[in-house]
Amino acid sequence: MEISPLQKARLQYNPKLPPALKNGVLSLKHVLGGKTESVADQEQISRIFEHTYGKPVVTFEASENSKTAKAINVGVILSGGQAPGGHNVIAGLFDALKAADASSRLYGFLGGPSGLTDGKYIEMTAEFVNAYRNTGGFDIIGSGRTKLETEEQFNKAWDVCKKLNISAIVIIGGDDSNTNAALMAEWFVKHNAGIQVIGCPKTIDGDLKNEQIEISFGFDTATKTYAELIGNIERDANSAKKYWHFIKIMGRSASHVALEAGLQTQPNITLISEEVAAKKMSLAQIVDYIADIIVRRAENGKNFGIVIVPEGLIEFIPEMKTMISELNDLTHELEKDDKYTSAPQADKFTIIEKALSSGSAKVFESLPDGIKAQLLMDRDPHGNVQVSRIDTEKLLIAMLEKKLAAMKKAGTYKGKFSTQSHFFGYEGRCAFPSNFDADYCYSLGYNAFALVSGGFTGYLSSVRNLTKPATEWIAGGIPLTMMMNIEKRKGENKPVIKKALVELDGPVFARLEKNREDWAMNDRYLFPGAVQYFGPAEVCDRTTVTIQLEHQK
Ligand code: FBP
Repeated sequence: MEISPLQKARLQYNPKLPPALKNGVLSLKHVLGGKTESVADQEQISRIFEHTYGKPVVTFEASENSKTAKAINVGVILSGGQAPGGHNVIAGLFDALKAADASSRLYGFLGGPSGLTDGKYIEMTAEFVNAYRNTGGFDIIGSGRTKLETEEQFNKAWDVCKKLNISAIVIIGGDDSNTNAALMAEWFVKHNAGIQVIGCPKTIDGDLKNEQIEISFGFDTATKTYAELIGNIERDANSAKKYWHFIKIMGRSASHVALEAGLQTQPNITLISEEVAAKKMSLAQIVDYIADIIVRRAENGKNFGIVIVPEGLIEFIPEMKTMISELNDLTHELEKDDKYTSAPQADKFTIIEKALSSGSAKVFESLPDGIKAQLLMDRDPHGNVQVSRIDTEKLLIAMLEKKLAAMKKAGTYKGKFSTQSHFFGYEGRCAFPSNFDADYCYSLGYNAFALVSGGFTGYLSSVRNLTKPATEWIAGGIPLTMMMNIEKRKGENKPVIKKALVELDGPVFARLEKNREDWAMNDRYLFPGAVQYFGPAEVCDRTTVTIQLEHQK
């Protein structure tokens, strides 16, 4: 197969490992912390995870003593949205497993969690894995979003594992996929199946984090990719001086990606969903906030600018959140009714408006038909609204056009409002992993096998101290139940991993807050350029602003 010169060069890159893992996984000391608790709803979570709740955090240290190797078969799943570096997690896992015992086998389940339950797999060979080292994408085995939670699914998974003599499964995924991992780990222990389950923290969204998981993989590369594109648009806007660019940035719920991309590029406006929720801003108030900056810039002769819109914004506007939550419950029921499913779209809107509470019906009614239709689209298998399919940036433009036209009539705005809309999401999820993600992912995969080899189950692979060079990285594991709470999904209370949202009293948001008036009015655009893989360390190995500010001592 023909490959690009960059891919060829990247195949030669040797990712770095934390020092504890440098001699393989057989000579490791396990340093265990105390009993842990879930982040919330401890009583319910401890009941649901009767056999796996409360385990200690583990840190690995290099040891003089080494264990005897034992051949073991492991299965691996890529789950949920793509994130740069997934292939390196698999490469790290493969190398650790083969280094411990060359007769061990790694099976890759195809197309996400359903590959496990349907018994669709391939056995990984060195030649096969080598072709994917340091490349982006999840195409090595594919990904999917199937939720694993039923007895039937777990029984099927057990049968497949028995057939392949698999005694550990590694799930590479985000919050929903690692919720799957926790449920499956518990089920296997409960049934004495002798199958361990280990998770790896993946998601460009950056919302799977805590003290032990400093960042999920993919965030570094994806944010740098979006920042490159935003920087390019800033230069274009500053050259032509004729458009307001509204750029929606991926990140299903939390605004970490938008915030990081904003800090890397310093656009005129960066909206942060968590702030909108905290200030209980309505859609109209958000429009007023943007309009004020547009008007003031126009007074200075500037009819151009850049607005960053986090993908998940719509769900954080209190009035929208209430309406979407009602819609979730409602559509879940209505979709079972043929009369609703076969109705023309306009009739569906009327049925919905009648069934919603009066406040939510008013909000729904006020939206353009296109947005209404997008809000009614299928939820993902975990019950989430697919915010990547809602044109929030276009909704804001339409509302601003209306408002500014009215202001023009009233003589309070004299500018020109020409717009361009963009959505940067899929562009960043399969980029070649940055050096940071290439190293971090390889380490996470290698470390996942250290957890398997150490006999752990229901743990998330953890590599921390990431703002330091890899020679100072710390490897270990964190019990998945520690990150869980109860949330409503598809109308029912379910245990799920709690998303880490942007902290409005934290240092990352503080940097935006401190500078935003200056960035709004004076053009302080930064042009980060493309991710660099070869060259000086200050260009190639820099970490994100988020992780630097969050971990500065
Ligand atoms: P994960 O949480 O599974 O990593 O996915 C994140 C994400 O990229 C979101 O940012 C985005 O909203 C969503 O996936 C898009 O989903 P899909 O790939 O199914 O369109």
